[in-house]
Formats: sequence, structure tokens, C-alpha cells
Amino acid sequence: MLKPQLNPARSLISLDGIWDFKVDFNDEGFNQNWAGSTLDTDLDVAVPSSYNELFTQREIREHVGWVWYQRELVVPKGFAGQRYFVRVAAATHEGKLFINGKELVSHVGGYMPFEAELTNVVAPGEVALLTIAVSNVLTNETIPPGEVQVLQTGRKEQYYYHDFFNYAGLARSVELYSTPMNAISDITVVTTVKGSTGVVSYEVVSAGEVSVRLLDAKGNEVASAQGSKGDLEVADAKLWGPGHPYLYQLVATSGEDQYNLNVGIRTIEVSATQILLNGKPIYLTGFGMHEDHLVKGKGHDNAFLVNDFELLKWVGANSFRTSHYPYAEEVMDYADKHGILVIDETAAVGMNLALTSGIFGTPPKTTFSPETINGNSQAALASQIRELIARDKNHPSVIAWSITNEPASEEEGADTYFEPLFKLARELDPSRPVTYVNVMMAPFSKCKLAQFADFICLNRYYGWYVNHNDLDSAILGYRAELKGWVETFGKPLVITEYGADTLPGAHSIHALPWSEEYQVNFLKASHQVHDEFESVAGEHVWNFADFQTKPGIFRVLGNKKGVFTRDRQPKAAAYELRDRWTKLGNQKPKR
Ligand code: GCB
Repeated sequence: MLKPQLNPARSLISLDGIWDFKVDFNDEGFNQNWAGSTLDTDLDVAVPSSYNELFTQREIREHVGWVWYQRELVVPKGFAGQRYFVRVAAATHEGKLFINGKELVSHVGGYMPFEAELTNVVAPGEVALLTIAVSNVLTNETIPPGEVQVLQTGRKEQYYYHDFFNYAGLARSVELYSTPMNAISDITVVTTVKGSTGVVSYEVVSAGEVSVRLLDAKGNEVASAQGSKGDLEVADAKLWGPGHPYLYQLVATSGEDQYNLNVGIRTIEVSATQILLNGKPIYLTGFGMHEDHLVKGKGHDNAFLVNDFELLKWVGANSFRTSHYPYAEEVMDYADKHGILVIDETAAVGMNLALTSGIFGTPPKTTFSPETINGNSQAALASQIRELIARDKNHPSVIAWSITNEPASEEEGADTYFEPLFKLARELDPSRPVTYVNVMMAPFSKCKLAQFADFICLNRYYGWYVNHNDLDSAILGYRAELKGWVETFGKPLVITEYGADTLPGAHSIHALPWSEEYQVNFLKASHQVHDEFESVAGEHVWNFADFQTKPGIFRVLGNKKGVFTRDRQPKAAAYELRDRWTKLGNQKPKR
């Protein structure tokens, strides 16, 4: 799905701003046709933003079920003779869009765009009532999974198995856009390099004749072609990568329509021990991140985006993982522009019911079964993989697809559930590695998924969840385990999580856990082990910044493993990382 854009052939109007808002506490919005007339409410909501932190009422923050967003929309007279659409960049986790009370589209999956065509619904020059109902409910068949429990008090509570707050609402932009009647509906670009020549293989989907031009960063044409499919050759191509994020622009035209797409020429491959960018090993430095901020929750914000990337650069990071769901399209565009590599992850997080259900003497649940994570869940994840690859396939920054974070990959049924999904991702995009993120409870001797991955991502907490307050033992355990992975699979390993909760401002002469000193020492010990293994192809600290979670006895108003605080101030660990990473120059330290 192409992101809407403003160009000489297309118009784009933002519908972001203040919308009317009503919480459907009694689940009556559909029966009472709330979308049919002006919402009876005095609440306002900001779009984009998660709604949870905006209001003082706790029952809104913790509401389980539908909420309703509404505003007026005007189709400009100038749209006559064109096609036009409302596009919602994300409705977490399910959205239904109505115009004047009529449902036009429904979409499940909280981090992917969907749209409704208005061409024959609202005439140019007319005003219409736009309503979007959004549900935050997670079940055993949604991605991510969850379970709604009704407490003794009668209150509904959303239970889920992942460690970040279930922020919901319209957290990304809503737009009205137009295209000519015969529009370009899709473009796919794959790049390869032959000697000093860059090859841009393109395919444009459109009913009409297609022509394409490739422009360099100054706007000079470097190649052109006719036809919906072909190769564009660029002599002495400037390759894309961290530190040199050179972008060409593909201008596709078809009939009246035009679409401009940024293209970074680069290759990505995997050897037995390394990740190769443009044929050369690259050592990934960076973080698992979250879309998470004060007040806005997961709401996208360009000021925060710019600042987060400034901090990434300051600390010497060249990459991040979109833990644990696809991020806003603006983030992906910005990563292209700034040469930051991205492991692009689906929202399949928390697929490990034993991990969270068996803690206090209750019997652990089986993760993969008809009653728990089942075939319908698998179909839901398959459609999310299709949507993710359709949305993000043209970003040079995306170096791999991560199918899932920390599933119970040692359990019966994990391979049957995930093998077809690895296959699907490879079929949809043969140009990128496919990976998944392994959990500590599924070591190399037990994990059923590592065989399917091009490189293996490991989340490891030696020195925190194990060997707590004992970094010497942590080093021994970590080293022994990594050795096992290298010997068993012979694939590159990316450490996608390692980290220690740290209260900013807490200090300890004995460097005890939770102090800034312990976080620094924890990182140093981990790095010592990473540097011993040629196969460790990258290190992503958990987490870039502190973030909100559901309340829990392991959490102090959220997860405090951030290297930056939630308001983006550095803990001591940030300076430690900056010192190490800025010296590495994207290469693994010499052994
Ligand atoms: C993990 C999860 C991540 C958690 C983290 C932690 O393994 O992937 O979502 O937040 O551990 O801090 O416990």
C-alpha cells in the first residue's frame, strides 16, 4: 500500500487535530448508532495520540472495549473527477470507519494502515460526518494475544502477555487524499550492485502505460525506462548505508498519475557469521525501542522522532529493532533518510503463555493449542506479515523481517505454527533475511525455530534475570550459551536484548542492581562476551528509553531498562555506550 503523498498529480489533506471522543463503557455504540449523528460527549481527543493518558479518569485509561472518534470532513470541490480516500495509518487494535453512519471499512491489527474510498460516497463540495470506532481488545486469536477477564467486581480487565502498556486509539495520522481516476496502486523496488553499477529493479502496478525516471539527490536524471517492469542501471552508484544515506528518487508516471519513491541502492546478505551490507560485514549497534512517550503514549510525534534519532546518532547507534510491532511510516522514512538500519518486527509478541501464566503456582498454559494460540491466530499473523511487507518493502533501512518476539519456541506446535510464516515472508520478499527473536527459556538445544532463520536474534539477561548482582557468573553463563548457539547452528547471532533496570539518579558505591553503576558494569560485562565471538553480528541494548508497562511487582511505574529516561535524558550507561560505539565505526571490535 503506497503512503499518500502530495505531488502535482495527487492531493493530501491532514485530518489530524482535535476530534470528538466518547468511551463506550456499556458497549452500546453500535446498537445506538453513535456513528449516525454527532456524538453526545464533551470529551475531546488529540489525533494522533493514544487516548489512555490524556484524561484524569482512571476508567478511561483502563477501559476495555470500544471508543468512538468523530469529526467533520469536507471533500474539496477540486476533487471532482478524481478518486479519493480516507486513510487511517493505525487504529489499535481494531478500527471501523463510518461516513454519515454507514460503515465503509473494518480492519483488525493495530499497527497497519487501512483506507476507505469516498469517491462515490461523498460528493465534491459536500460535508460528511467521519466516525472511527476503535477497540483495544486482545484475545487468544489476535496479534498480539491477550485475554479479557471479568473480575469479581464485574470490572473487565485486559490481560496480556507482553511487557508494555496496551496503549490504544488513533496513534497515527488520518488523511484524506486524492489520486487521478487511473492511479498507480503499487510500486516495488529491489536493488542490486554489479561492480560500481547499481541496478534498481522496479515494478509499477497501474492500468495505464508506465514510465519511470531515476533522479539523483540533486534532481538530475540518472536513468529512465518505459514499461511497468524493468531494470534501471546507475553507473558509479552511490550506495546507501549508515553514515552515507544517499537517496535517489524514482518518479513513476502513468497517465495522469505520478508517484515519487525514495530509493537507496544497497544489498543485504548473511554469511555464516556476519551480516553483510553492500558486501561488507557490518556490526549492528543500537537498541530495541518502543513508540512510547509521556502523555501521547504511542502517538506519533515528529518532534520526538527527530529527537530520538538525534540521540541515536549521539550515542553511536547504527540500527534498531521495531520491538514489538511495526512503527509509524514516518519513522521508516526517517531511518532511510538518516542511514539507520532497521529490523522490522511484527506485533507477534507475548506468544508464550507458560512464561506469564505459571508464576504463582497456577499450572502453566500450553501456548499453541486450539483453545490458546491457534490456526486463526496464525492466519491473523499471516495477514499482518503480508500487510507489513506491502507497507515497508521499499525502505532501504529495513534489513530484515522479524516474525515474532520471544515465542515459546521450545514448545510443541511452535514449528508447525511458525514455519509457514517464515516461508510466507521469504516468498513475499526474497531480497531480505528473515529472523525471529529467541527467548532465554528456549536455548539452542530446545528451540524449534532457529532452523528457519537466516540469522538468530537472542534476548539475554545474564546479570539481571539470571545471575542477578553477579556479573562474574553472568559472563561464564553467557559465554557458554553463545558457544552452544554458534556450534549448533553456525549462523550469525544478533543480541537483540540485554539490559538492566536502572533508576535514574540511584547510585551505589558497591554498584548494586538498579543503580546507574550497575547498568554500566552490566553493559561492560556483556560487551566483553560479545567481543569474544565472531558470530555475534550486533548488539541492541534493551531499551533505548524507559517505557510504560502495565503495573506489576517487577515494574516501578514502568520498565526502567532505558539507557535514556522516558523524557530522554541520559543515564550513565548512555556515556558508556557512546564511548564504545562511536569508536567502532560500524565494525566489530578486533579480537
Ligand atoms: C524481554 C521482552 C521485553 C521486555 C524485557 C524486560 O525479553 O522481549 O518486551 O520488556 O524482556 O525488560 O523484561
